[in-house]
Amino acid sequence: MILKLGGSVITQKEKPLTANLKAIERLSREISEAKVSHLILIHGGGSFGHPLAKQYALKEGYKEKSQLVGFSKTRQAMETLNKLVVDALIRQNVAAVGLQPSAFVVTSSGRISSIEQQPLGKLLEIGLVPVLYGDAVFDFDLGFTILSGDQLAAHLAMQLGASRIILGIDVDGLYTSDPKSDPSAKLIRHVTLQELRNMQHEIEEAKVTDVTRGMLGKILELMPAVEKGIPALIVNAAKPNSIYRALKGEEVTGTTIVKG
Ligand code: IP8
Repeated sequence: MILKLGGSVITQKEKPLTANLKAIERLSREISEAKVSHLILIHGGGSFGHPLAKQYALKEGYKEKSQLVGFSKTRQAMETLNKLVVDALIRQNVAAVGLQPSAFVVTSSGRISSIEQQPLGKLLEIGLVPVLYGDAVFDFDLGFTILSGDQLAAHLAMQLGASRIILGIDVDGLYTSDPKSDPSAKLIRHVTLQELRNMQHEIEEAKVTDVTRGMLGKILELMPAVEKGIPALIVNAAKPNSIYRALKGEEVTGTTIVKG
């Protein structure tokens, strides 16, 4: 199973380089209590990765020398956030091991094109819990770019034949419009790929500071994995017990995306 925790849940989005330690601790407890075997955890960048990636235009690739220190800062910020997550998991007795995606994934024009899978596979095989993240990575065409945790989640799900992808974000799931600004927005509980394609233009983009395109980006990234028959569940990780229930396969408020 693959669990992606959104940066908007584990960091304080409006405060650069500030983690939401309470949420990280609670989620670690939920993950520990769910006792899932063969779990890959991936977390987003939130206020650690996104402001820096945007400031140094990392997603667009290497254009000038002044970006290089921005690449370093972004990588380091993600290491810091990853350490906070892994430390919290270990406190809850989860055998978590942080893995740096830029050390084993290379992209071509922003899409994953080469991945060294053996350390990850070995880790899973012996029962450890790898903790990956959206990262500043090397790119064959662009020099470097930003790889979202969502793309990584979908790619690994397909490559490793995951049973399910769970996306924990800071709203209850996919809405007919942005619930933060539109009170008439309705939660979509269940959607097929075809229905999703029909409504694609209606899905509003979430936060503009997300260099990897917010909600629309998330859904588009998941589509290839769902196409391969791997269902995706979007739940509100900011609500206590949602992640626990989702991991256990129990009834939970959210959006399930299935092939058809
Ligand atoms: O939050 C992007 O990952 P995401 C990570 O999953 C960085 O989109 C470094 C901005």
